[in-house]
Amino acid sequence: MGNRVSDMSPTGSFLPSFQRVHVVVIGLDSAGKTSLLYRLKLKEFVETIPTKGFNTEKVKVAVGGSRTVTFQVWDVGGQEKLRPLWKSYTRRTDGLVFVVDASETERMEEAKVELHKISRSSENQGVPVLILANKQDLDAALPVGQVEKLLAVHELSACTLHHVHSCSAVDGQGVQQGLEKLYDMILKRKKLVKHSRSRRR
Ligand SMILES: Nc1nc2c(ncn2[C@@H]2O[C@H](COP(=O)(O)OP(=O)(O)OP(=O)(O)O)[C@@H](O)[C@H]2O)c(=O)[nH]1
Ligand SMILES: [Mg+2]
Repeated sequence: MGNRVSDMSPTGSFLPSFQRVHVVVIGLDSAGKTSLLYRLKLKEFVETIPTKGFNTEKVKVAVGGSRTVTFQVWDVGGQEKLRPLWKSYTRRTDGLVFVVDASETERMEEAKVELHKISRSSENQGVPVLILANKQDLDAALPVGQVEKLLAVHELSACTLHHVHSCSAVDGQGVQQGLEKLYDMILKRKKLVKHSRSRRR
């Protein structure tokens, strides 16, 4: 699991609240990004085809009790030839969701390279990252600790809030909880940015 959100109060009253956040879902082709988007939107598992461009949906997510936040979710194609486009979607985003197929051990190295590349790009410095270890309904799926290790999550920059969560688009386990964690991190970052701006004045 991630190591940087445990010290925060999830949606504690001392934090500013945001009713709407912008997040971008990236990851290798076939990781399950589009399936997760429609699991969130429609609350069911739908058949997908490889994404050539992007899909975007507004999704309402319950965070911390009765509060609901609208996530504008952008799901971008993960085929190798499409990855150079990720940057144009992630510019000025509030949060990144990086999806991996936890049952595909042999592609973890490729996923690791892409994760570190996008999170280190200058526009994404410090943008919180939720890593979803998807396809946990499959017997071959690696547990979250192993995915975290193979992706070298500890090597993400010290200023990048991150969290690794296991999930499945098939049965929906872990998806909502993962987004709640992402929302916590987004709030925490906004608070830190505001604090550092006010100190500079
Ligand atoms: N068993 C299982 N299969 C899944 C899960 N999520 C997605 N899949 C399957 O994985 C395949 C790829 O899913 P997509 O959602 O299209 O993957 P994607 O990441 O959007 O792929 P690109 O659009 O090519 O980048 C499809 O056959 C899905 O049905 C899951 O949680 N469990
Ligand atoms: Mg897709």
